[in-house]
Amino acid sequence: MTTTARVFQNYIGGKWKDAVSGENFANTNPATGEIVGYFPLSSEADANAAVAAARAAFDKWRLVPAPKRGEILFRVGELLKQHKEELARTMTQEMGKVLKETRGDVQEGIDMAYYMAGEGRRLFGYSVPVELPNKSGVAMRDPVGVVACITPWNFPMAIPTWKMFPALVAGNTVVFKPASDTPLSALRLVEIIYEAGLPEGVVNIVFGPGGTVGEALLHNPDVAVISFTGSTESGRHVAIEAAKSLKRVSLEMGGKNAVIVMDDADLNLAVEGILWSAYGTTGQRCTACSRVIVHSAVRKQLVDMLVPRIEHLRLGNGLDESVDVGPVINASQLTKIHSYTEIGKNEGALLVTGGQVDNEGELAQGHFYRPTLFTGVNPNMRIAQEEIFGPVLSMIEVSSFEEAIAVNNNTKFGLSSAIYTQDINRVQQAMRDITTGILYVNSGTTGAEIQFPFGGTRGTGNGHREAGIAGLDVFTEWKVVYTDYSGKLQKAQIDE
Ligand code: UN1
Repeated sequence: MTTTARVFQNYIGGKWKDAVSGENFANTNPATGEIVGYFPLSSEADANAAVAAARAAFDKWRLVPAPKRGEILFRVGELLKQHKEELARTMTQEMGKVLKETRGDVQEGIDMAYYMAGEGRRLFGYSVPVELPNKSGVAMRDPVGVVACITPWNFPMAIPTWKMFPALVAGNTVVFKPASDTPLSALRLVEIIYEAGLPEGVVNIVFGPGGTVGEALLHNPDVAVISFTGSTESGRHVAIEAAKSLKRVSLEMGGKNAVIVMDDADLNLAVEGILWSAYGTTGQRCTACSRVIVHSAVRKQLVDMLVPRIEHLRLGNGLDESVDVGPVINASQLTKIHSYTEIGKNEGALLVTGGQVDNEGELAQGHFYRPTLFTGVNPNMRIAQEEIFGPVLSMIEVSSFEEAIAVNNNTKFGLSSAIYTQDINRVQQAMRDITTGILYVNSGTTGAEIQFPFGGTRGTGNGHREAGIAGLDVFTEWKVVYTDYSGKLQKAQIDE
């Protein structure tokens, strides 16, 4: 353990600031237990100061022409590209996923920067014909005001960019509250945004717990929008509290994503897709595959192919390029994941591999869990219904395509699904009948691209989508302007 780790500060209104309380919290590396840095343990006063700074900056920022706002984001993209390796390493150190994945995380931020930079020259509204002569109508997008971005630790770079970049290009200002497990990546992102030329006060970052900082943002009347990604439990709380002051809320929450493997599937391809989407990011993606729904005709073959591959996955520090699976984020997640192994066993599922904490040798100081597979899972068991957010996969056997679709749709979440089949008719039926926000055909459940809407149905979200053009919706207010140049009073719906 190092005691020389740096102490970092909040950035509010263009100034570095300690928490009003003067207290800090430690951020640790989940692979090694080393302290990455100390960050302000902020409270309501810090959150409110950040909102005040964002509110003050809004009056000018909304008047900066959108193409200019976009140009700043373009430079952010250039800088992220330049710092990609450093940022990826920082992320791996503070949240554990392997380097090729943290590089992908930065890449997703780069993609979003360029995409939203382009939106600076679009932000399309529309004009349509009006009923009366010598009159016009145009619908345009206005910014909403101060946006609070509350983000998780599993995509420390990508997810904040999904929220902040569309908010910024549309002319809003931001208070950013990152997860306490990944403050350094968040801080580096903010530094880069300012290096690109963002005016002071337009983005403010406040570190600290959701229970104090998040809560203050929920209750501050000057916050117009809350964009939240995290657990369904916390998201529900955000929605209830924000409703009291009629804030806009965009929620991105849990998943219980399934890969369907039909009897005609290319099993080699399916094995690759399952391994990557179930155990990549140590299963800690909201899009992670946590259920395999397999046709009984290929179940045995799939298990025989999958198990040796799972057992071959190498656990370790994500900075080591030969490691496949990094640690889980912290001790409490490790405990939660292991409790689901016990739950699965008690429910009568068959533990085929994994199901154990791994603290041998080099893994001793970290939070590692063996990639786990249960078979003989009944679709209503808790391990088939609840989000575990770890490397635990439940295999459910079905005897028909229809049953596969029904099992796929029968959870309280609705983020992503995948189907492996060679049959074009089944693909079309799956496109029609699967009720998740994302469907992959002959690919795993992860890998969404930023130019499309990202999000899900049921308990995964509240109807909003991030990314793509849809990602602008929650950050813009439609304004319609009617101009009557007839020189007389004309009455819509009344005049003939
Ligand atoms: C998340 O898990 O919270 O599609 C986001 C994917 C990534 C984003 C995941 N592009 O898995």
